[in-house]
Amino acid sequence: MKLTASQIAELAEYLESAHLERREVVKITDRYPDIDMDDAYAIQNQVRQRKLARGEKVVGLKCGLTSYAKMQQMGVETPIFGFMTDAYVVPEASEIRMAELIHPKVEPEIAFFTKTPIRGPGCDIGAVLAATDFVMAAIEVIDSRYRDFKFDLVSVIADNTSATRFIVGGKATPVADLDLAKLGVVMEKNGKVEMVGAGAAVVGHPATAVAMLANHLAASGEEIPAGSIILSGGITEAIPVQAGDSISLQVQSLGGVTTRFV
Ligand code: 0L1
Ligand code: MG
Repeated sequence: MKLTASQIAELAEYLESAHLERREVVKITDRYPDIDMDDAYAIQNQVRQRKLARGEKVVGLKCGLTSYAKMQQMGVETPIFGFMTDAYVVPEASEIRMAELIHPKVEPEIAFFTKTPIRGPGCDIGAVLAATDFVMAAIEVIDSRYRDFKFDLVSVIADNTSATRFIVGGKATPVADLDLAKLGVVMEKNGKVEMVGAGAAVVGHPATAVAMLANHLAASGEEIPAGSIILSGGITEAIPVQAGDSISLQVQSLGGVTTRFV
């Protein structure tokens, strides 16, 4: 690690204030160019502690940068990981106020709901599917706190992988009879198809991303708790949204989920 405890605390305060005040800020590596991945996750962890101290509850975890093309572009071999609190939950078909956000984008995802803990190391697709109660269609709203949505790897990890809101909907579906890699998704904005894809766009299989999350947590002696919601990663590129936009996602076999920005 390259940062001191007080620098980590200072950067967590910097990023969490930007989140709370809906303000974009310069990326943290502009001031601290030598930050490494351990520093970045330590800053994210302090952001999480600040939210817990504010009374928020962690309801789930997320995988980001889950396409091989994105990972290559950012110079990593696994996805990156973040957390979600109850303040990020948006009920299906309800409205999201743009005034609460900076420059949001939406991504189509598959959400896993866990019934038993998932532990690494050595976690694989089978272990994830065995621990999954059901999956649902999900729209993730990402909203980087960095100016113009521009960042590098460590900056975006520290910024909790741009997490800000998510919506789940459709049918809570057990995984036994699903081939998640082959599920097709269609995302529309204002009734026009914007993105199409399949689950395999997420590191070959969405459950693989969840297994990678469990293996990542194992390195610090943690696990994915039972009763978690895991966003397994964007199946297509994220699309920007503005006030007045309606987003609708259909996931084959799982049904649909919608939201509207006002
Ligand atoms: O959920 C995601 O894949 C986002 C990860 C961070 C990168 C971004 O904000 O585009
Ligand atoms: Mg995402």
